[in-house]
Amino acid sequence: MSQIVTADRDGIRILTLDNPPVNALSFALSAELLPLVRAAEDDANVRAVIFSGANGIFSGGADVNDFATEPTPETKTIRDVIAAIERGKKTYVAAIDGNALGGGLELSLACDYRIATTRSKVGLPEIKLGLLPGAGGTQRLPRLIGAQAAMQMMLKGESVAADEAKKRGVLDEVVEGNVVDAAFGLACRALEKEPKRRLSQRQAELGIPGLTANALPFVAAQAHKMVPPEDNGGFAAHKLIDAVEAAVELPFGRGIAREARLFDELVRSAPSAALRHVFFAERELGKIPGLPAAEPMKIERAGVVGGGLMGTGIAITFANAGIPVTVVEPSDEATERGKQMVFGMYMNQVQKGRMTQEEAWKRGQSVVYTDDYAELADCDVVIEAVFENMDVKKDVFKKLDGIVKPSAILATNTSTLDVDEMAAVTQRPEQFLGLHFFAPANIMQLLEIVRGKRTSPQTLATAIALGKTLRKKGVVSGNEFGFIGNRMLFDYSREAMALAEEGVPPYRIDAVMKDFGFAMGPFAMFDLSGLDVFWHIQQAKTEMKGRSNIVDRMYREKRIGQKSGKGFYRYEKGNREPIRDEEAEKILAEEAAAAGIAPREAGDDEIRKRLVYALVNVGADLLARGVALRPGDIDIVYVYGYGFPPHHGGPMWYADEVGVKSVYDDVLRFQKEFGDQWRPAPLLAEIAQSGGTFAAYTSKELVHA
Ligand code: T1G
Repeated sequence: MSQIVTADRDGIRILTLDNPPVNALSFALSAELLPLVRAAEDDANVRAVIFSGANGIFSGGADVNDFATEPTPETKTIRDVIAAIERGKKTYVAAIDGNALGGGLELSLACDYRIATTRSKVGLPEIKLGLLPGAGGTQRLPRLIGAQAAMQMMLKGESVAADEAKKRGVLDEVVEGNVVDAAFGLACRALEKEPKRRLSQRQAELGIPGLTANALPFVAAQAHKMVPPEDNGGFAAHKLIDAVEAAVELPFGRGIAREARLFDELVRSAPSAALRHVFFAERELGKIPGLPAAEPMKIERAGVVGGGLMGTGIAITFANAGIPVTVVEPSDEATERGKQMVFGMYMNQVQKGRMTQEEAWKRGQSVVYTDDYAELADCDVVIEAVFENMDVKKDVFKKLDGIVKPSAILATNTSTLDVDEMAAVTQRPEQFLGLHFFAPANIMQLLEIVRGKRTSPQTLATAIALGKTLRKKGVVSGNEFGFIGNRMLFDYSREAMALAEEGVPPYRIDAVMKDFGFAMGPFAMFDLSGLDVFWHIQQAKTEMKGRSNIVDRMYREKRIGQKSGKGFYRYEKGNREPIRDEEAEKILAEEAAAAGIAPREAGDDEIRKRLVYALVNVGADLLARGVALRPGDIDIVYVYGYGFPPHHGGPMWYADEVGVKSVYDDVLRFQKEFGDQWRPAPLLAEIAQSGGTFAAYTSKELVHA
């Protein structure tokens, strides 16, 4: 089926990309487009060419799927199409409506003119895939808007709204209405005045007032300092800076060659493969094998019970999605704090220029506080976010069940407790599930959607759609203790504590995990979430207790972390930066000795393996038992909820990257040395012994009551 629609109007040829859903510039589409460009070039009746896009988008860029295959000499890519335009004599206009991203914007940059509708966005987000713009973007954008501005735009991988893009000089015109008509007018005007404006003919300026191109080495050196190290998430960023440097110092043709070489290196790299995995894993989340088709319910009004930090964060998340929300909070003090948080959050957005005063006011007004449950009667969904205690939660649901309308969905924000036990106190277990947000709920993108034994397909489908509306990564989880994220975190924490008991200081363990790419190490994380949380969980689940009494001791000595100014680290007032605390290390040593644990040496490699492989092993177990549906789901939970380095793809992808057999061998070794808490998950053993990968693992069908 053809992916390009061709039309002629008064000697102007309109080539419309039509490869739904995002007009990806695949090898196949490029092979079709190239001869069409050549035909236009050879056709004397054609004065100019307009590119546009069908399906409400210009183009989402190159087809990311194509990067998994090695191109052959015969393969045509968008680069070949752009090279033909570059050599061409005709005038080219890009008529953009919707997104023009990656190769889509690069195709536009190869044109002489770019015009877009007000709803359009343009950007070069390749860095988010561990790549750089590989079809001329690193050479043409600096020539259009200056090297500094171009580099910033590409390093952020940002999508820029049309009006802002015009201000920056990326677009020539921004229009309302039919962009192809407007482009036709622009092409006619251009043919009279300035038919050719190829960016390749320009010199790339630095674009920093007062600095000439001589300052390039200094600017590039500064830029290299600002991005993460190559082996810790910065691989693509450093190559991107090199490519922009080439745009300023080299002639166009040599710059393009440099860009191609750097791109080819990145596309074959492990970090890019990992980031592309995360890209597709995110888009698989809502596809639930075995879920009977069900029309999601419309969510127009929401309710939250509990106006604390979590409840208020959840309320703001609904307000940000344009859904009015009522928060039930009996305490005046908590209500006041909640209102301050809402107000403060929106004022902050205004100060940062991210929203207008009016928009902030409207959103702030859409969060209403009350102490009267009856005000929730008309909500389509109500989320409970009260203290983590089963009896307290059950009381809330008994009350809600009698108040909210029959069609309403009830959800718990519990992070560990049994969803079915709560559902059972209501008359609507089919309309009951867990919606587990992560603190701060209005910032963290992860949402665990916990399906109960009796959660209906429609309730689940509604929750998945709601997750998208709230701009969350909604991961479906089975109802087991700790669901996916926290269940795995327990084994990760167990190993962190074990290493500390063996005498490895917390700051060293944290340093190893930060070097691996985690946003923060386990001990800084314990201090952030609060050891009181772990203490309460250990009280509820005694099997979660470690070999020693560390958590107990820390809790009794009010060393609960940032909240009390000291935990495994100490903190100065108003400063969240962890400071090494020898007193904490002394407590660790005392409790380890009391538990009869002998100190021993552990290398960085062992530290990393014990923590990451603990995640892999329990992850494999959750997959085998259908608590998690796909390895990719687990990876999204850890990348978006627990700071796992995206350039390693998540724990399950990382196991494939390292080799499942090698992970399995190390797990067996740890079992021998440290005990049966390291018994290999049967699925890990199976995949290792079959020489397979988690990526090839077929997800289980969703079992429904
Ligand atoms: N390649 C292949 N598939 C893509 C795709 C792409 N570039 N973009 C989207 N899809 C699929 C996606 O997997 C999903 O599939 C469906 O389209 C809808 O996507 C040479 C190297 C465009 C803003 O990084 O950011 O150009 O799940 O759910 O929310 O320099 O998709 O339905 O089967 O995200 O409306 C650079 C990536 C590529 C942009 C639309 N481009 N895409 O968002 O829909 S590299 C990007 C997006 C490149 C050149 C280089 C978003 C979107 P399925 P969706 P959406």
